[in-house]
Amino acid sequence: MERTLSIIKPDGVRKNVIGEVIKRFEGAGIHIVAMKMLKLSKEDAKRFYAVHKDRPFYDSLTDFMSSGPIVVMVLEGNDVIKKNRELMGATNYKEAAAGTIRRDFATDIEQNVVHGSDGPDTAVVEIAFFFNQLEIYS
Ligand code: DGI
Repeated sequence: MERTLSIIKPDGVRKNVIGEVIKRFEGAGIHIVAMKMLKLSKEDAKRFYAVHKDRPFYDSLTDFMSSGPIVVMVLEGNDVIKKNRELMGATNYKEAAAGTIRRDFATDIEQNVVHGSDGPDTAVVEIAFFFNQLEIYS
């Protein structure tokens, strides 16, 4: 059993597709074991995306991620990190496979609806960024 962090980004909340995204997770046999809605400050967004601090899009990305409420979730299931990445689709929605969340709902490489941890080590760090042990119901 594996866990990963999922975020419905500010554009996903604005596009009113929270339920649609959750439906896809549940339809794939993934369990949501923690969930909340919150708004990141610019500083929070910069800490969360610190790995990208030297990239040209860092300022714009962190402005966007702090532009409105997000929904953060811990997903649990077998091979859930990979499964979630498959459901999300490629970073650039234009390259994402048909039927993926980004292909269906993203409008921009940056405003791409969802975030998902990219590996087991990242998942541990990203889950701890948003949730404590008492907030996760396995
Ligand atoms: O794990 P991903 O979200 O698929 O992608 P990532 O970790 O490489 O990048 C994090 C986010 O940063 C991504 O969801 C959107 C944004 N991003 C990535 N590459 C670019 C970008 N934004 C812009 N404007 N240009 C990029 O090349």
